[in-house]
Amino acid sequence: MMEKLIITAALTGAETTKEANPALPVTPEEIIESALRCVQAGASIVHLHARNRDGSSTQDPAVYKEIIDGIRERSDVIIQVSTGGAVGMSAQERLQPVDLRPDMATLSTGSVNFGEDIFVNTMEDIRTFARAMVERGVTPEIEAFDSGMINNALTLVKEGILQLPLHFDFVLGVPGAMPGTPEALMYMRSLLPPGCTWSVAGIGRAELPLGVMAIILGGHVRVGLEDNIYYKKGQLAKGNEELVARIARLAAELGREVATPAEARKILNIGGL
Ligand code: KMH
Ligand code: ZN
Repeated sequence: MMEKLIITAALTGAETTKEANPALPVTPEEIIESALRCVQAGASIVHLHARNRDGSSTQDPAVYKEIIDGIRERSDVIIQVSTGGAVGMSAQERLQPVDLRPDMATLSTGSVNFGEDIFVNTMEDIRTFARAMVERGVTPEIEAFDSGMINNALTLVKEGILQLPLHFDFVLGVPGAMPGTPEALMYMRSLLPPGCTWSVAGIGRAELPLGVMAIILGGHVRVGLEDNIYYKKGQLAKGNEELVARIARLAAELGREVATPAEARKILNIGGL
């Protein structure tokens, strides 16, 4: 039998604006409320980015702390902070929220074109990030925007910095990176060593079809306004929870149970060394 489905809600991101979708949660209060609504809808992980009051991206640990404390007071949902931050931030800046000892943190294991920008992750920075997570008991989620990033993660395993099994998130459909196609998903999945878990974050219109594929294939699903602002063509999502609820409904229709946060912690071995 397939393990239960872990739904991650990517609430805010670094690039989406309120102008693009007014439902985007930006302030700590908005992010906390959105996270709790997503948990009600079936999310067991919340992927967090922080913003300044003017809406710009920040990796300021004080802002992350406010968000994390607000969520933890009211939910046992798995807290995953971004160490990707926004394009152009320094590595030191990006790493700061890991000091707060969240349950998980993202670890992008390679550099990639990101639209007109470049998202830079040198091997030395990747090692530094990975060591910081391991030292603090923070479970990494490998963000693979392209297939070479899986190889880089496995290089860190060979070097003894990370240990198998790892959890991967395939981010598919960023302009300049791996496309958001079924073929790309199948290829990425084929590269994983046995025992590793994976989720898919389809960007834009790839979010829904790749999410459905993951439900069927035994993977996990990430949705949210960070990745996609639409519910369907021409119709903005009313909030992150609407996107989470749709995946939970489809999973039920397809006979795949949705994991609670406690069940997701067991599947991902969070907190157990
Ligand atoms: N904002 C992107 C440049 C992550 O959260 O770890 C990187 C990103 C990945 O969003
Ligand atoms: Zn992110």
